[in-house]
Amino acid sequence: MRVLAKDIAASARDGAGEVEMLGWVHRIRELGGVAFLILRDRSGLAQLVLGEKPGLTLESVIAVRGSPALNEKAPGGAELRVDSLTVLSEAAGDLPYQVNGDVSRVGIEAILDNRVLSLRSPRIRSIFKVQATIIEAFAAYLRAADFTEIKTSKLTAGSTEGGTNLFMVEYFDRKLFLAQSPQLYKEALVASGLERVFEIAPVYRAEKHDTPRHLNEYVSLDLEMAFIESERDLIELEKGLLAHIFEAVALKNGPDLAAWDASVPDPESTARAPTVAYEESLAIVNREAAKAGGARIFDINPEAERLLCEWSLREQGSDLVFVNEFPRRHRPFYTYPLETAGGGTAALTMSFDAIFRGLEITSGSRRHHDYRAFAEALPKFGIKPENMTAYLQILKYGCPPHGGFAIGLERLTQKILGLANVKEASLFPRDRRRVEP
Ligand code: AMO
Repeated sequence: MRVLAKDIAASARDGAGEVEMLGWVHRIRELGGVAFLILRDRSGLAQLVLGEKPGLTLESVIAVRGSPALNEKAPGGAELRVDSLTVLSEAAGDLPYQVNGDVSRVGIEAILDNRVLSLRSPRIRSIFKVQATIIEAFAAYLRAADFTEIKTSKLTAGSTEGGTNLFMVEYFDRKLFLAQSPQLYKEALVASGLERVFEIAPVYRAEKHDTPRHLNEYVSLDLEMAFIESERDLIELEKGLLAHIFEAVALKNGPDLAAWDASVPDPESTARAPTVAYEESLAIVNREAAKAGGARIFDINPEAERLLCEWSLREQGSDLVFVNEFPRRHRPFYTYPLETAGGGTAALTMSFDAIFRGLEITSGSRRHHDYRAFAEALPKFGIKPENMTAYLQILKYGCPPHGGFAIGLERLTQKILGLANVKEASLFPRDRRRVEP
């Protein structure tokens, strides 16, 4: 019977007879004529005791048989007294990266260059355990709210977010683009009658940024829903969704959070997160900047995001802030205009961002749903209706008022754990230079 490292003490207490353990050779040391081998498996580390020092390289994969025994001095309070050892796969002796060393001292490039080895460090692996919980909790919360999970094509004929940040792909004898977001498809599926949909999938941005917050490929946690009145319905949904994700991470990933000295916000502080209109948020940011003797800020840039979160934490006790009512110039063409008291439409939009611990993690909005009004509005954005036929087709045959948002998975993971760079939260990140591994 196989016993995992985390269960060795329980199995010793239960008086289990001979058991098998499988894993990697993490460390070997000799003390007073006895050899100790630390074995690592997916659950953690366990001490093995051998009569003599084995001729093994670190990181080799082994199978051992023996009897578990309690030992206060062993990590976890127990060890395996080994009777037989088999090498399943011998590791080469020239490790480019010290797996059992202090990973906090290793630079990000070395970590990413040696991904298969760096992920063997429990601390680095814990990033992706937290990420897996985020994905699971995002999907579970939405399924319980009657959303349907969708998977849409990442090959598109045109831009979904506007702008020029597109990767071109050769597709037989024509050119296509990698999807910047599932925006059009998620709206199409709302209009198809599904009403509530979500998608978890990679998206592509040909941005030439080289910053700790940008990837050229990231996983977008997208949702879209029918019959909303404004972006405020979406903000309420996101508060509940994030509170659920944070709770799931607290419940499932205690040791992973501890490895990064991190914690998640409690549900009350998430519910308390303020919503501030764009203009007001700029005023707050500039008051904060002035206090610190900083220069005037004209946009919600990274410095503004940091200051807003500092303000929110101090004034509202929340790590999270929502900024809504962005000016039209800051939002994509599909964003619904804010209706003014007089019944007209302002230069503002029913849109929002969520900023968490100083970083934008979400964008969302109510969308245009009226075919005629939208077709008439398009030329104002410099778009010819004939270039927007796919989008117009979604609205043509009856589309409910709707909206949605997208959370960047790696950014949320980064901010939960306090990682310095978003690339640390991507298994195989793509940036301007890195396309391998
Ligand atoms: P937006 O383009 O703002 O909105 O993206 C939504 C969220 O995705 C994350 N994100 C990124 N993460 C890493 N690297 C990048 N280069 C990057 N770009 C964006 C951020 C951001 O908040 N279709 C809309 C969403 C919607 O309205 O439903 C969209 O894609 O966390």
